[in-house]
Amino acid sequence: MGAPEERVRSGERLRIAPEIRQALAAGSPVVALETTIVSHGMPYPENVETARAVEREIRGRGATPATIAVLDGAIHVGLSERELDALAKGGDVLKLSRNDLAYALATGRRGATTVAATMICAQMAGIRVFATGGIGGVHRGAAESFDISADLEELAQTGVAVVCAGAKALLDLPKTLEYLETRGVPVVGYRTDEFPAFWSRSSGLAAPLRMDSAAEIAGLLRAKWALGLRGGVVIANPVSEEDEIPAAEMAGHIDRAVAEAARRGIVGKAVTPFILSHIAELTGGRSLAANIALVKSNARLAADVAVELQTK
Ligand code: PSU
Ligand code: MN
Repeated sequence: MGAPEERVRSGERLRIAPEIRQALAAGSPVVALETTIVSHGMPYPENVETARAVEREIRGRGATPATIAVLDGAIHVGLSERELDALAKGGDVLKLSRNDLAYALATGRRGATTVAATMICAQMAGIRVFATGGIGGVHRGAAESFDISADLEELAQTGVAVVCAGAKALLDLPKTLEYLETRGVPVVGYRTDEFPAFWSRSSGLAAPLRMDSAAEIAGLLRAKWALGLRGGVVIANPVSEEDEIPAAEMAGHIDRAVAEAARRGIVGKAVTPFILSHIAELTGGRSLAANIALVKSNARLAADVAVELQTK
């Protein structure tokens, strides 16, 4: 559980839905979900359909889903249908990370949480397992742009396990793995020796660690946190063979989308959403279908890990 002082400190700023509060109090498994993928990662209505489907997958595995966003000056852990739908329709929704989370609360602006912000909120609520699509990482050209996702720093300091399909392949994956190693973040390939590349199973890079069951992963989390080691764990679950787009095929689309973002002068937090939507266009929607499939698969594994973590 997150430190109790933290939960008290967050006070009025943290609203946990009754169902989730009860599950946490009973020591039942809970899985956190982010909303940047909803507001900024996928088009409407696929985004809201996916968010609902992901919640169903988690329930189907015996855990309670906890979708997180900032609304009305408070962190909401667990969203109503109406709240989720409004975030999916977009409009004025901030993409929140550690740097602007407090700003959204203070100004009452709506915000979708990235991996970094969702980890922070999950820890405040006492949730230890989180499912997403792909973590952010070191961008290509980072030596010039300095664009390194705050997700990586969050993984170094916040004790939440993040189940993902690797890091998005639009990134510099070797540097992303180096960064995680430097910051002491365990990266586990689930049933794979390779670090997966989001839409593709293969990146050509070795997964630093490998585990083959949710029970083993829960054992790693217990051991890490029992030692008092700060920070999270990346659980990299490759997209299924049926749903993947092979890396060789993705490479050209990614290069074109990255070049187009540079040509249009897109920088900062707009980069990842632009590239995701541009690649969806270039692939005629196939990348979106792969993204939806991999998020659902990550939700199932995250639920299994959360269940194992609660098993004494
Ligand atoms: N996974 C997806 N789609 C997404 C994301 C994850 O399938 O849009 C989001 C997460 O919220 C992650 C963010 O934190 O992309 C990375 O943004 P940036 O590269 O700006 O740090
Ligand atoms: Mn960035």
